[in-house]
Amino acid sequence: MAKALPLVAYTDLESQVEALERDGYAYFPAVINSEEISELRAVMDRLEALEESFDKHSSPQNGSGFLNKIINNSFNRDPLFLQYLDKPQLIDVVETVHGSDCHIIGMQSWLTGPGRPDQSLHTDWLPISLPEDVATNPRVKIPIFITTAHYYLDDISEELGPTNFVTGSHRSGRSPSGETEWQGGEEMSILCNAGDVVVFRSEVWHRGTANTSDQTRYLLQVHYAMRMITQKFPPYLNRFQFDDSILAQATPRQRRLLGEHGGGAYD
Ligand SMILES: O=C(O)CCC(=O)C(=O)O
Ligand SMILES: [Fe+2]
Repeated sequence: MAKALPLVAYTDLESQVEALERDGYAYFPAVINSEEISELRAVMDRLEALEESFDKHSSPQNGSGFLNKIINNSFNRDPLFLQYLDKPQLIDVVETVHGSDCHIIGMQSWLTGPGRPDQSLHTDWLPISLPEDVATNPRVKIPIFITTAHYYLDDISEELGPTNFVTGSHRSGRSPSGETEWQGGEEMSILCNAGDVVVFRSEVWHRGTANTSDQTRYLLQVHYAMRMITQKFPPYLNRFQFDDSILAQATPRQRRLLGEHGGGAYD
């Protein structure tokens, strides 16, 4: 069993950016309160998977071993999600690392039930692969292309299946292939409280772990990126349509985060 990762909350922007650069992730305690958690969980329970959006919904009732419900484009399914585009506690660090013209590339509601197995340690995306001696040279600074904000909507125990991270492993210059530690640092578990958020860059080594409890884990994932990284809103070939009534409730900043940009290179 992995050890609990010491959770350090940096309150100033500079330290939050440094955490993403040094550790590969940054921790934000108590971003949302218990009422907001209940509201989100209720909407996530209600939303139905749309096949054309690549949503998933398997469960013991339909012959699968465990509940796995993923709702892509959650921002387009209920106006409640708009506020999770630009939470005041997180958006400054996101815009600092990805640029003031950054956007989301996805947003998923994710329910994982008892029996969910361990994932393998992975990177979500390795933008640039480098020999380790180059990647660890302090003069080499890889931009942060993609981050994900994990909103944990449960108190996370080892049994419920925490996300595990290998601190600093984005500086290895590679994705792990069977490795479980980097430079002597082992993978460690994020055992945080409901309402806490972890923002992590796509190339830090991490994994979701097995749900050995009798409870379902509720997670909201918001994926941010530099503007030049394409948005992933299936279905493709122009079949994804924004819900006009939801868009009408979005602020200018939220609209930009959804993809309303001025012209730029390649537009
Ligand atoms: O479930 C988690 O905590 C992490 C999931 C993950 O890293 C992934 O699906 O890429
Ligand atoms: Fe991942």
